[in-house]
Amino acid sequence: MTMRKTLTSIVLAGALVLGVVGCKEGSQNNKQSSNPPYIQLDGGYGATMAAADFDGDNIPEILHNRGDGKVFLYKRNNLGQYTNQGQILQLDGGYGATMAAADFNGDGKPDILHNRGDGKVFLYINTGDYKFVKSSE
Ligand SMILES: [Ca+2]
Ligand SMILES: [Ca+2]
Repeated sequence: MTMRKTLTSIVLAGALVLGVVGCKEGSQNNKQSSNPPYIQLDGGYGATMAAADFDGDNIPEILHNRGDGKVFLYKRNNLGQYTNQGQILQLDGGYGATMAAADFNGDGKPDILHNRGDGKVFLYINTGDYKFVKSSE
């Protein structure tokens, strides 16, 4: 009888500890989710993004493909906030499409690499002023 009471007490104490730990983790998760995002973009199925300094002012811009192939440019203002500057490119949309930015032709301006989701990757050369031309190579 005493042994049974002791076991019951141990089990209850363990459940209480687990409950407290669970609540603590839950409140930490809530705290994390209440942190504001670095930038708020339009959500979209298959959305992807890339960041690079497209205009040469040493501050990276953010390109956001909403998932429908429409690529929007977000530029940081002097308050440190990114604002939508409008659509700068239309890509072929597709499930699993991704986008990356790097200087592929060595001219100092970041270009855009776009995997349209079917494994076919296309290069868009930066010609300046946020304009990009699809490379035939
Ligand atoms: Ca820039
Ligand atoms: Ca380039």
